[in-house]
Amino acid sequence: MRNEELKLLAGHLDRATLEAREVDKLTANHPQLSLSHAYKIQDLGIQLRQSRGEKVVGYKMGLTSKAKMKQMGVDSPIYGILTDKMQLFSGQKISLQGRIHPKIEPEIAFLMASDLKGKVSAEKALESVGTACAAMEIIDSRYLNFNFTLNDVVADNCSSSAFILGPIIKKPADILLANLGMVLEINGKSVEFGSSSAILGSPAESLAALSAMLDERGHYISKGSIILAGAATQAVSLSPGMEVRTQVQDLDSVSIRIE
Ligand code: OOG
Ligand code: MG
Repeated sequence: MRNEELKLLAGHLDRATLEAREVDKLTANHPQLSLSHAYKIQDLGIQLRQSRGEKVVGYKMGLTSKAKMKQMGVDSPIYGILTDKMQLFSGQKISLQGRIHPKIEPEIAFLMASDLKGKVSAEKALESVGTACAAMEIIDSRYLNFNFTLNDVVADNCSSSAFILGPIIKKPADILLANLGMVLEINGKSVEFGSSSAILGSPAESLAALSAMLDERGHYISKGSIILAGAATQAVSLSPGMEVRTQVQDLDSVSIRIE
């Protein structure tokens, strides 16, 4: 597909995001859209956000757990880009206005102490991490009924909408990252249970996989980036009045209230 066409599709998804409007998945009308076209559309969409003053602050991994792959009907990990405008804060009251059909999922996040480049082992990837924290991600596919193929969801910046980092952070060396219990609570009731081992074996493996995927496209993770390692459980639909909390063993909790 030509660059002009990819630009038009990025603009189409960007308007759908701004107007909180569902659209048909791109592959319905463009079956030839490849994974590499999809990552180009993702980049072009981020450029539109940057032209409105948003700053890139990191990356998110997606579809890193079997539960998520099954829920979404796709079968390989993907990444999206995080901007400063997507960040919300723990304890905050948030409105669902401006979102289409938002869902929330429990995550673990990393804050990078140094650049991370290329194909490296999980152990090596962890050496670039400063701290880890419990996190949540709000996803909000721009596609009708959250229905998409792998290439569609990549073009849509992997359904990114918002993220929230927990207040307590730890050095990864101080915890056993690969086996932390994760619970998503709604109004004080546990609704989803998982383990950080569901995230590609460990969130550190997810970080290494991100670095390798970025390397294939000539990119890398820079110092100071925020990385969401991917959800360990299915995502849960949000509605007004919900108090949502994620607890990650050894990492404290993160919560928000929906207006
Ligand atoms: C795609 C985004 C997946 C995760 O953590 O697996 C994701 C989706 O489920 O719509 O963020
Ligand atoms: Mg996620």
